[in-house]
Amino acid sequence: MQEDLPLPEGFVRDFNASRDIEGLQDDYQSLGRQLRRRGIDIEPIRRKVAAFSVALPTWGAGRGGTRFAKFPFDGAPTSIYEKLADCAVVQQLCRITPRVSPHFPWDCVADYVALRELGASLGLGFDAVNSNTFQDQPEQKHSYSAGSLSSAQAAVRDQAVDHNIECIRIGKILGSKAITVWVGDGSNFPGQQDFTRAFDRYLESAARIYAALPGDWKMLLEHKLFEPAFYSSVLQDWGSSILAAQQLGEQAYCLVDLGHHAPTTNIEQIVARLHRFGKLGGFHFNDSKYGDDDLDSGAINPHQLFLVFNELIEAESNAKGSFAPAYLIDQSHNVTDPIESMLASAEAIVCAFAKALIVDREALLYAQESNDVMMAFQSLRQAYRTDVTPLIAQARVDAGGAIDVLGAFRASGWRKTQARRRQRLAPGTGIV
Ligand code: LRH
Ligand code: MN
Repeated sequence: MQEDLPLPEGFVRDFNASRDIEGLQDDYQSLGRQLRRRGIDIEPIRRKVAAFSVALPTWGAGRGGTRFAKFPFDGAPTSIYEKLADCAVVQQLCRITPRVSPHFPWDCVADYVALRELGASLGLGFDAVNSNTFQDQPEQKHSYSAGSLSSAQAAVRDQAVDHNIECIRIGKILGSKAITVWVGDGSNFPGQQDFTRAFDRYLESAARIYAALPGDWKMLLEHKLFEPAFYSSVLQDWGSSILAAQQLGEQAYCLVDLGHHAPTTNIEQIVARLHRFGKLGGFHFNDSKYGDDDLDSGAINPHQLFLVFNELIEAESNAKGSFAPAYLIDQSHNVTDPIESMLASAEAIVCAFAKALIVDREALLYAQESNDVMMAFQSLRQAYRTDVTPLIAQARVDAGGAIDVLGAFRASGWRKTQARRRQRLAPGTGIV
């Protein structure tokens, strides 16, 4: 497929030539020497970093908001086609986001073959599809106000199951290999819902979606502690999620959205548990300070992101069979340019991955098994405080990306150009 990338041919090359490429190579060499003194060869690390990728959320290309307000911005994408173009700008500059994760019905179109081909021409593939039974659509027969897959009304459950099966049908055309199922089902009052009947109805509905999965697909169950339900959520935590995944079958896995836990939750330990029992399906990367804030990955707690990747590297090293959890960004860009947030978030995520790759695992294992608490902690801390940005930038430039992604994006004038091209939607008229 002939690529027709959004930024002009040669733009990134010319931009890099205007920057201090020699300086980057010097910094990369000195990091290489620093790691060699620790007995670590930087080359295999650089290759793993170059092979790393994380998928972008189509809904992340538009303006996010809260129940209070959403503030449009000039040049915002007004359709899935413009969202794909913006995601392609991110990929053209950072080279580690070659797939997008669509959400239905937000991204519904008449011709999905054409959408797949447009994606391919923009250098993008399609990752997991996301269903939506947490909002009522204008022409919808039954409301999800009292739940969807766990609703007490069979007709509502049927409608929700049919929608998920339709998402699978679309995903097959787009080339996806997974469906992410998150439901907002739950209750706001004690007594409003019987916890067990609700969970059993969820399981029965999920089993019908599972039965519609192609043989090479995964079903990713996304748990969430609260919101929109504020007393109980049907799939409230990793415990309910792994029980459901084990009940459904080997193609069902648990997806960990970093913002879906109580603030003090040890998420890296959940990662280790889910992997230990073969149910670690993937991640929605973001950050939060209070609730499901959907802030930029690594913006609030970059150390937690590092500790999650530390568990992922550990898991990969002892994985039985293939180890390919789905890595997706799931954020709401309420105050920044969404492209800049996705560029910065992809950088934060691959930095956490690279820092986890340079942990001296022999020293860690020895310290752990000999109860040398301080040296065990220090083997992680030494990796965490290492500045790996020259390694990330070198791998990116070698892959045709920009030496400085935010600088390149601003120099491209992409948003200004789009502001002239794209009509600005009247505030509050819908998902951009
Ligand atoms: C729910 C969630 C889910 C998506 C939605 C956009 O909070 O994390 O993954 O469907 O955000
Ligand atoms: Mn999510």
